[in-house]
Amino acid sequence: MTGRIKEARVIVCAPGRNFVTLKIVTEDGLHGIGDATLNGRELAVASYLADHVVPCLIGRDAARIEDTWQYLYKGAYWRRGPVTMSAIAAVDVALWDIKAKAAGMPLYQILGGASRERVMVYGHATGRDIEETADRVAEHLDEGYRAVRAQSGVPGIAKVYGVAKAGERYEPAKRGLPEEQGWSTERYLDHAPKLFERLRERFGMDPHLLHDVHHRLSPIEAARLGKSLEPCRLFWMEDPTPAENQDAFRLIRGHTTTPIAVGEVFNSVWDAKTLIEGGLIDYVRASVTHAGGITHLRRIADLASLHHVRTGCHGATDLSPVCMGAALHFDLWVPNFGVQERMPHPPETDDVFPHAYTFENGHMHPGEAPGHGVDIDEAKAARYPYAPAYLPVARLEDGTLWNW
Ligand code: CS2
Ligand code: MG
Repeated sequence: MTGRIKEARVIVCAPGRNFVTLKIVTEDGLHGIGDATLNGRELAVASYLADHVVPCLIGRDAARIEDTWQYLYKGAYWRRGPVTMSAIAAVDVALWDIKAKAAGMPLYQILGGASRERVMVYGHATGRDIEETADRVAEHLDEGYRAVRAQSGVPGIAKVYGVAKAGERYEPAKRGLPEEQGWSTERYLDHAPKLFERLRERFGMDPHLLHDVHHRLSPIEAARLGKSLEPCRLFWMEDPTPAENQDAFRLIRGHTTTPIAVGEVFNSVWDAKTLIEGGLIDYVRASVTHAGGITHLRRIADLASLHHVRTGCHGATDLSPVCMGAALHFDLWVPNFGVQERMPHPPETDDVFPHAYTFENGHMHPGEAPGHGVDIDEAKAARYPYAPAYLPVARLEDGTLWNW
């Protein structure tokens, strides 16, 4: 038994970066937490939760996860959208945490048990040029990774997405107002194939190599890139073009066999319906936090499984350890698993969010603690107050605002 919801509160903290966490406490003394972090728009979700969702939760039966999900989704009248769906996700994940704790089981057991022994994760190798990126790939392979995402600076573009400054970890959101970055599709398209040719030359065909295009290309440009990368056999080419127009992927698909991954900005199955049903993608990257929690992500994965599409959950540092923990339980269970992104959090984040999940030899495991295995140390969290931070924006060489 889990009891009725006695209390729910929103905790905003910034141990390394901003996070929004929902903590739900039941009359039976159990508690569960969920992640509601929406990078650069954190306080909008915090308000949605505190002002509009929390009052509706008090007194509800914590065991009725599905009914609560439907209540918050259909009951709001205004459906979907990243703010709404991140808020619903936080409630959903906190309630799954509570249910699994009440059962004394790790969450993956409640979902249906493990479909695999461990979860393959990919790490990020970024460098200012091709050789620096190759050196970072080598470090990842030495650490045991079987899958590595490679991004490199492009000659002629001052600051490129995905590339850290010398000696720094890559973290896209910066304190203060949005930073401006440059973009040139022509320069990038000439450069990207050289990176992967070099990586295959140095590391052979064995490691899985991934690449994130971050919505920068038109469909025909994406088709050209996919085609030029075919000999390098990528694991996936991510977000080649913006996906609001799902039909646009038909053109890319018609030209290249390079696998396509899309969906880190998706918040509902409707964002991916045409892509999945049309066989236009190979991996769906929706996350537990931004796509309505375990309850909704499971529906996306089930639709995907009918069309040979596998999961590849977003796992950048803006997804808190709470999301990572929940995602790893989901990944261990989901039959059509592909890969999980891993960007390790800095020590101060890990300190505020103690967790049961582990990393070893390029794979992760959610651990056997009851629930999703992640908690928040509220006293430590209070030491890191929220500070406004934004993702950058991109401009073409003539100053035109571009897709980020
Ligand atoms: C990225 C992220 O992880 C990824 O693939 O696209 O770096 C992304 O830019 C951030 O998570 C944005 O919130
Ligand atoms: Mg991405």
